[in-house]
Amino acid sequence: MSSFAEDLHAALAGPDHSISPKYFYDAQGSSLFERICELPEYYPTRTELALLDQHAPEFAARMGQSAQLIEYGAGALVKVRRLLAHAPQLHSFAPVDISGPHLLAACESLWREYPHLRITPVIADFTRAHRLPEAPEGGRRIGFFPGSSIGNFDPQEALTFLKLLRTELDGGALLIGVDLIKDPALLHAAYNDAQGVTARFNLNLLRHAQRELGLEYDAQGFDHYAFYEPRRQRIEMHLLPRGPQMLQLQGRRYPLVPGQSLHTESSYKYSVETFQQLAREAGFVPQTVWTDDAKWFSLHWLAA
Ligand code: AVI
Repeated sequence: MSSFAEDLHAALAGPDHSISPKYFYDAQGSSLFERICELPEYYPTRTELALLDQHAPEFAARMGQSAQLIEYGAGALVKVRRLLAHAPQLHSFAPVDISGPHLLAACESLWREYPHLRITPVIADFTRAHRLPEAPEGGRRIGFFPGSSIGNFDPQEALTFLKLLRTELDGGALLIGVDLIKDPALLHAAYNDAQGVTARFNLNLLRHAQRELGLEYDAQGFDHYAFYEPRRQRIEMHLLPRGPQMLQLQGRRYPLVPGQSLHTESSYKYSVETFQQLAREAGFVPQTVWTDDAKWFSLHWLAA
């Protein structure tokens, strides 16, 4: 597995200066992301939570008896609580997340709230093969992947990841949140909030590298730049140099000229049909989709 240092060297030396958005999420990045989720402009979280609340009894009924629920990229376990409250028949819950301390802290309160549910945290990069607790005898695995995090994968990576989930959930199902294509002005506002939290979240990638890898750079020398690219149907987030910049990482120097940005994130938006097509290619059978009235966000039930 490549490290942050290797990936940052590759991004700074490579032709398109692109790095994985997973490096946003150190402790400070994770707490900035939690603030993003509460911003008035950032509609995905509250829209998805409303859909989960509205349909939770149906989701619980679809899971059936003795299911094992697996949440990919579980984080603070906020959304899954909406499902657990309606699913007393669950056999077990396995939240998967790369950040061990964060996940264990979130599990502490869940263990207290649900003393009879087997909760087994799995500390792992959920995009790669990992070991899950045994599926229950006669029960199915139900995957839960909310937040439209699938949008942060390029289409080819999304397909590879969905294929991995299809195999892991064989015979069960996946409940997945997917952000939808909409008026670019709404998308633009969601990634350029008035309080500048998304800007700090983006800039935190370099701060994270400074703290963890000793990256030397001018912290005032970069701007947050996010826009909707309609042909690729994705938001792109970049860090744009304000003038000529020099970054120094572990003895190597990387000059950047104005206009030569560091591409930190893509957030793909789908239509219901394009997402279902992707799911089919991965081997799932799309069964039901729920959206809000404005059709801003969707939740898909895919049979594995
Ligand atoms: C985690 N992910 C789905 C968020 C998104 O909307 O793509 C990350 C994010 N980036 C900026 N704001 C939120």
